[in-house]
Amino acid sequence: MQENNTELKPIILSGIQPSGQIHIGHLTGAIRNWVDLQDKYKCYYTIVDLHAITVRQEPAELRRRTLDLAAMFIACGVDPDKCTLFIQSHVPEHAQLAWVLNTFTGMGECSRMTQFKDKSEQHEDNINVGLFTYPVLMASDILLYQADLVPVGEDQKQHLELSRNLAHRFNHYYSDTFKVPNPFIPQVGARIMSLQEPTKKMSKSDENEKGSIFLTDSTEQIISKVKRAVTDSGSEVRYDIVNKPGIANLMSLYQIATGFSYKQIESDFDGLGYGEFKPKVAKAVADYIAPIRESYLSLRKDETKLKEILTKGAENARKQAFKTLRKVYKKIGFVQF
Ligand code: ATP
Ligand code: LTN
Repeated sequence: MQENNTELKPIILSGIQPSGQIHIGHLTGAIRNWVDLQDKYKCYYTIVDLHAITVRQEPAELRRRTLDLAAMFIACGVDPDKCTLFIQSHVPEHAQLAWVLNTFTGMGECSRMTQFKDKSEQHEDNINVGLFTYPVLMASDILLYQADLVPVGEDQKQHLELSRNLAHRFNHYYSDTFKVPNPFIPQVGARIMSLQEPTKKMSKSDENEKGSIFLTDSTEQIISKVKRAVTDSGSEVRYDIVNKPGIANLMSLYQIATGFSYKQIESDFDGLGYGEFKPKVAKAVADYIAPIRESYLSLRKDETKLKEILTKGAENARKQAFKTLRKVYKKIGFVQF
């Protein structure tokens, strides 16, 4: 991390949970943006394991997935020399600030969060207090680093609004302490949908693995999944999300893999049917994923190197996190020696 070059750049913070496998939707909807941002901004990217335990996790699997995700980020182009890549639980200040922010958050604010309502329905047997205060921990992630911008998907906008409110509230009650963050909704292409149910987004919690293209899938698996993808009636390759969601989704995948526009794809396959289109998509996507998978496999093997990167990342993150927390504790009136 070259401090001097990054000092004046606006600050970005983002995080992803180490739960479930990473699929091509994450690559286009989140990771690719992270990569694009790392030259222009001072970026903190974190694997949010503290958030992940709001849903029961198998310990060995959580440990493995956390390192898998770190290796996958790097394989996708997140460069630890340009940004700070770290594991959330390695920086204890996240939990410490979250406690303080809990005392500034209303019960009503947390109970209005749509993600809390959705997850409570999905995990009726474990509606824990951590799930309830999940957005407060997220606010802590963001405010600790004095982030200017937070790249998030639409589903996280409500959480970001809470972070902004908490920053304002604390600043108003004491004095200027936190930067008020703004959402950064990157210009994304289409959301990637399930190959099996193209009206549902591709999701790591989907039980049907045939619906998702994981970044660790082999060439054969990718080709087989794309060839078996559900398509619509008719045979014309045309971008029409409403009437042809299956083909529109395959066109999005083809666009990601080749860079061709929808217009160009339509004209290239004019007069040809789905039968000609699907194998082309399958091959293009498999070729696109192959170097990422290969790079991932070699990075993942070298745990010593991974640990070195993540340790350095956490050390770097702690410098900033400690500064903010110390300021917060002082304003609150905690005794400091
Ligand atoms: P879950 O279904 O378990 O909630 P998920 O697969 O939707 O998980 P998240 O962890 O919510 O994944 O997503 C992390 C990031 O990846 C978010 O910024 C989100 O916008 C992006 N993302 C997830 N799925 C897709 C998708 N199908 N298409 C595009 N972007 C996606
Ligand atoms: N809640 C987010 C993950 C997340 C995050 C963050 C994103 C945790 N902390 C801070 C941006 C900034 C999610 O479920 N996608």
